Parts: sequence; structure tokens; C-alpha cells
Amino acid sequence: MGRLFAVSDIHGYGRLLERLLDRADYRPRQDRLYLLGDYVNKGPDSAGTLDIVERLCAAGAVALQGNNERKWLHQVPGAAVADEAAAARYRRFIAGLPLWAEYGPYLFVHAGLRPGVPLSAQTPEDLTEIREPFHGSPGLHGRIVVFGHTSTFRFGLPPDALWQSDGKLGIDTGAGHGHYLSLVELNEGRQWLVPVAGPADEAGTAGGGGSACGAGTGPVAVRRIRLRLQDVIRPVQRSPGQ
Ligand SMILES: [Mn+2]
Repeated sequence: MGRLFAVSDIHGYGRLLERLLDRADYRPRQDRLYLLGDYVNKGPDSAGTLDIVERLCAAGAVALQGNNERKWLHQVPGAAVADEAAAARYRRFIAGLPLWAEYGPYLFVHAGLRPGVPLSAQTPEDLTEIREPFHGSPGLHGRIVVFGHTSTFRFGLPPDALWQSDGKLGIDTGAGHGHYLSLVELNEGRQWLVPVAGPADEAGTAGGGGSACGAGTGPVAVRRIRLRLQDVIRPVQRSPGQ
């Protein structure tokens, strides 16, 4: 059986994502990879990161829209792309990305869910921007919502830690705020993380060269993580049709 990976809030550090996938020995034919949005803005190379995300999707990964991609649907920052043709191409790619995805008991989404509202009735703003009342809401029966958008340091945790609560797993370790980019493997419970080099560059740079694409000199760390998901997963495995 392949492994199940998730990553969120890459924010222009596509090169760091490639380093993490390489260190984790990600194999697109056997493994599953969910990218939870916010590929662009804040970091060094938004366009180059979208190129990487597009390649990963072509090889089988699933990428969701984040709120920063939705900003690009309205206006692509001129400094981030080579020309209007490139901007149009990125907008088309972003427009084709889903707002959520599910696999087994896992529901992947950029920001979270509005409590009490069926998935089909959630608005794009709910799914890509919500913080509270999602974080404090009771878990969905038999589901684990894997999300980003709110960096875990905002929950009072060390910036490299994942956030876990009732049926929820927050995996944004703050690359967009000068902290860490994390790749999480959900079956065995493992986290690959790398510090982003220096403070974020708000403007972003045109893609193509790649040398500024978050090359990062920091070491990649890997750690076992104890995911408190077993009690949530078990009811799903017993129910028919899953
Ligand atoms: Mn976001």
C-alpha cells in the first residue's frame, strides 16, 4: 500500500516542497499526495511553485484552491508572472482546482468547514478562509479534516508543531511567516520539515530562473508524530460502503 501525504501553505517555496518530497521518497505511482492550497504569495517564487504543483498534479497529486489562489483568479500580481499570457494560464489552472477532496476518512480542505453546514452548501469563502468557528467545533463523526491556512503557532504551539483537535489536523507550519514547510505522512505518522530561509518576500519574483525559488539551505528534519486519529478512523472502517 502506498503512503498518504499532505502539505499546505507552500507560499512560493516550491523548491523546498521538492526537497521534502525527495527526502520522503515520494513515489507518485504508489503514494497519494494532497496539496491544500496557498501555493502563491508571501514567499520567493509563486509562479515557479505553481509550475511545480501543476507537474505534481499531472503525475497524480491532488491540489486544492487556497484563498491566495482565489485572489489570483481576480488579479495576478504583475511582479509574479512574466506576462499576461502566463497570468491567464495560471488562472485557468487555478480555476480547475477543487475546493476540497476526500480519501477514506480524510477530508482535505484549505481552511476548514463551517460547522453545521453540509459540504455541498459550504461557500468557497468558508472552505478557504474560515478560522473560528471551525477550530473549536466538534469533530465530524468518523471524519478527520486535514487543513492549513491557520499557522499552528497561532494556536500557541511551537511553529514547527502540527495542531490536533477533535477530528482535525492542522498542518500549516508557517512557511509564509518565515517558519517551516512541513510534509506530513498520515498512515504511519511522520513529518518532514524544513525551515524557510529568512523572512518572507512579499513581492514574489517572476518564475523561470528558479534560483530564487526557495532553494533554502536549512536542513530537512524528519520526525515521528503521534496522530490522535485512531478513535476517529475506526468507525469509518466498520461502516459499509467505505
Ligand atoms: Mn490561506
